[in-house]
Amino acid sequence: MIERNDFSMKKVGIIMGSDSDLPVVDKAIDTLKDFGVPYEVHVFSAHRTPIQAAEFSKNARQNGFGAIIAAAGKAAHLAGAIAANTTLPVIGIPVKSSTLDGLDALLSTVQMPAGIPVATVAIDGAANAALLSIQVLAVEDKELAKKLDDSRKAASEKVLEKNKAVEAKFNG
Ligand code: RP5
Repeated sequence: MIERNDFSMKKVGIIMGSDSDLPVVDKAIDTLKDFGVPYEVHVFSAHRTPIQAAEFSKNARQNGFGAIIAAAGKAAHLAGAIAANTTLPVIGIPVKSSTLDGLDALLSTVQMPAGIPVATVAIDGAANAALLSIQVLAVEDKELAKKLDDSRKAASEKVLEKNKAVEAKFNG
């Protein structure tokens, strides 16, 4: 385990297929901010700007990234196209942006052939995508791992308080 002083934290790359994905992606950005994890945000499309998407992915490791989040809707090939060009962990967010309620994006993102994995979160699951990327970086970062533990603990405490209120109301 590396102490924070010995090491400068890797960045998370957040790529979206269109700026229309931003309202979903915002939750990933907010989560990374909350944990103090450095990030970059780009709009690169697997279909409209495939050369830029590939260039980013090919150079991501040497440019200091430790994980990449890729958000796209409709025929959502973006996460797979990025994963094709890097061995960094790629986390796909299927975005609900179509008449099919995001099911098209979910299947396009999750159904990767063996050899090129994409870790797919729920439709519009941007907060979990960010948390998973933080967990990837925390494998080698004690301080970040502690922040994750603290955050889980705070979330549990909130639920326990809600439970108390519900129990008091219904169980007397
Ligand atoms: C995908 O197509 C994008 O990721 C977006 O979710 C969807 C629609 O894009 P726009 O037509 O709104 O630019 O490539």
